[in-house]
Amino acid sequence: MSLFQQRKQQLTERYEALIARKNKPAELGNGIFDRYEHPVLTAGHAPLEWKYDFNPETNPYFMERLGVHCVFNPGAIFLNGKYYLVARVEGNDRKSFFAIAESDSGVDGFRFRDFPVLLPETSDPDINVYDMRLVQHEDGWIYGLFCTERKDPNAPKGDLSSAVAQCGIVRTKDLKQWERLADLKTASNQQRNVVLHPEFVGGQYAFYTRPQDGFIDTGSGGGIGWGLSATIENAVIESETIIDERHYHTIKEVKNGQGPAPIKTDKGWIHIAHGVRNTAAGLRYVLYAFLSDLKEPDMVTHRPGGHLLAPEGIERVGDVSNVAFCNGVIARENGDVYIYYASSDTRCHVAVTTVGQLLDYCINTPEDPLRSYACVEQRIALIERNMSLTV
Ligand code: M1P
Repeated sequence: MSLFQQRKQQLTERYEALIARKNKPAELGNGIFDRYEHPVLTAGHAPLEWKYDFNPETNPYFMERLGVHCVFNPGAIFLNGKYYLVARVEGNDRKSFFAIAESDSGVDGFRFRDFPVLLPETSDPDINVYDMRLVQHEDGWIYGLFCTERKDPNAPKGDLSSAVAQCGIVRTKDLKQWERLADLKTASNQQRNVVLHPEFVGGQYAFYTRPQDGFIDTGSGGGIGWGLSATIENAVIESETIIDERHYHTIKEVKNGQGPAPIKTDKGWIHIAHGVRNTAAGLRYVLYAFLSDLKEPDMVTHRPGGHLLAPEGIERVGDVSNVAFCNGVIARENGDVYIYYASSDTRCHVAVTTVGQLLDYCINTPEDPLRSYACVEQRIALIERNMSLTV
């Protein structure tokens, strides 16, 4: 057997074994959700055809030609009995693109379609696209809102890092044909983490935004914003209000952002978001949750303190370490909830819970009292209640 044949066969076997690998809940979770043992999507899930030249004449070593570095930050949707992830795939060339993987179980067996998504461009081509939030809107379309990045035309000469991030919008009915709409217009220099609310609010399209001054820094602003637009084809937000602010000495002191579109329940909208704080080891991203009013989704009613999910173990290590990020969730009609999150900008995981558990978490977890003394008082009150039960 030639080297080409040998490597192709071994790599194919390894790839098929990875796709076929069963996943199960990790032991004894925290009662809020169950993490699963294995990531659901990794760079290893990218089909070999995407990376290797399969012609022995032109590739005798069966060498990688177009490597895939990371697969992370997936949008998610349940459609026609299948779980779909629209993942952010990053090639070795650092460019991100979207690719769709589907599974019957939602926790394992995710397999990418034959081709990644060739996302239509506007007249101002995107340099990099990432982090799609999929929303089944009540207008009948499935929308994909994502970050489109282009070089900052005002960056000083020699600064080849600064970019302008804005919200790109596509829509589809079948996850196959994608129509590109105009980028969202707001007054902010930069927008990332923009999410479409699944229902009209006052007859308008409603957006969660994340205005910020610079490409990385939020500057004096930040927080999760909210704005309305009469149309989606040329969406414009004239006025943006902050509905979930950053706060000193919390898990969201540096920045925060809405995760996927919120989950509708009879007690309000459950939001999963990310919060960022600074440390000597760099930025640390965790997930947190909050609940907003059913009729007025921009009115936050419950703010459980602290993080919902923080990167643990191997999740803490990757291309951008110490990051948990979520822009995809699937809430099934039976109340099961699949939280798809990525770790360290490298791989995708799932944590499974229910609407009932998330509501209990949002409503009954105390708020962050913002001072060590008050936190100890809060904990002592819990201990005292528990001790009074056991005597
Ligand atoms: O690297 C961590 C995350 O950084 C950005 O998120 P934010 O805009 O909140 O800082 C995004 O680029 C995200 O994709 C990435 O996971």
